Amino acid sequence: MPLSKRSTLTQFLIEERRRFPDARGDFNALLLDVALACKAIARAVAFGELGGVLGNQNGDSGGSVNVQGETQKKLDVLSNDLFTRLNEWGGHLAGMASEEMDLPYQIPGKHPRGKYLLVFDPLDGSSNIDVNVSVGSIFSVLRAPEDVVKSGRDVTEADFFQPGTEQVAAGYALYGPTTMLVLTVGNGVNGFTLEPNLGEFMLTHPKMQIPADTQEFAINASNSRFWEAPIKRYVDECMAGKTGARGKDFNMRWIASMVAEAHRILMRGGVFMYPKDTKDPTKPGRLRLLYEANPVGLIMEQAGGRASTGRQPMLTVQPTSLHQRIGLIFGSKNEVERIERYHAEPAKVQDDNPLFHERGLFRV
Ligand code: AFP
Repeated sequence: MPLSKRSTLTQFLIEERRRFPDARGDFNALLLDVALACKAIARAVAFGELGGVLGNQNGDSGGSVNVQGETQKKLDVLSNDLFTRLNEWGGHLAGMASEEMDLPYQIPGKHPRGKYLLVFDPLDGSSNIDVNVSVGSIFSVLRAPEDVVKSGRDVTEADFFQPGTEQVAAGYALYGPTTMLVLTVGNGVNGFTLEPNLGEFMLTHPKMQIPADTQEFAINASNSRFWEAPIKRYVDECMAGKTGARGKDFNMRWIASMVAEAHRILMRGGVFMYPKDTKDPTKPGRLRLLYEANPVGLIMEQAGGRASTGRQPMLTVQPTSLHQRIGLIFGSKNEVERIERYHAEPAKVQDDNPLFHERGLFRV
């Protein structure tokens, strides 16, 4: 299809906005500022070592550490700066929160404040940067509480404690062979590809839908000894393939870059699991609720898929802290629902109890 026949992101947003005749355009302007930050990050990622942006923030001396206790890459810090600087001035935001910042980011006094909150992981998959594997940015837009908008006060952490169902927009940018922006504004999911000569995101994947079934799962299998029984059961059945309960073979993927996994799943189906496990009892999961699980979860649900903790729909979880972690399962609806069923069933009695073997008194 020739470029002239495709919509730009700007055109798409204006056409979407016509659903809300009273809209003033703040929302669209905010999303275009977010898109500009993603374009700037895409450029930095593309230049890699040539741009001097690879490696740890403080060189090889172990680098600076972020609030997550993780070594910060130069690109983590640069990406965070791009998100804050390109979004703070427009007058659409009451405040921001980021994986890379311990506290909420206050809009500087020289700029007007607006009615939205922007929450983001500026660069997800950082451990892949230096080995040239796809990474991404993840973002979520919430409405600021009324008293924040009315008073113009600084935001507090509690202002961000809104369940995923409250998101008014969410999406990710994937810095891969092509740079793509995948976005929902609550009316389905649409994918845009960056035209590098124009610097425009062009609508290339309208109304994306996830296949309800799949034969592909993604999990970091090196953690298997820490998994809870329902996850172990699900993965064992996938591994047993056509010789087991599922009666079909499965394939496994693990890129260690959730945005790349999410995009593959959005395009061809699949299920992603980074479940709550016993590896670190202080961490109820690796991924963060507000700026990873919720935005990706909204994208999945809007595309006909499902996102869950295993025990409840992801988007219904009530946040209690800015950087809280959570077990995350998302993807093809029928697979995620199967995993939820396994979590809901009473713990299967251990097979080593003879009373419950097939010829025992009780059939399991
Ligand atoms: P980094 O941003 O620290 O690389 O973490 C990426 C991530 O949050 C998510 O994108 C991956 O799916 C997951 O962590 C990979 O975790 P493992 O390294 O434990 O496999």
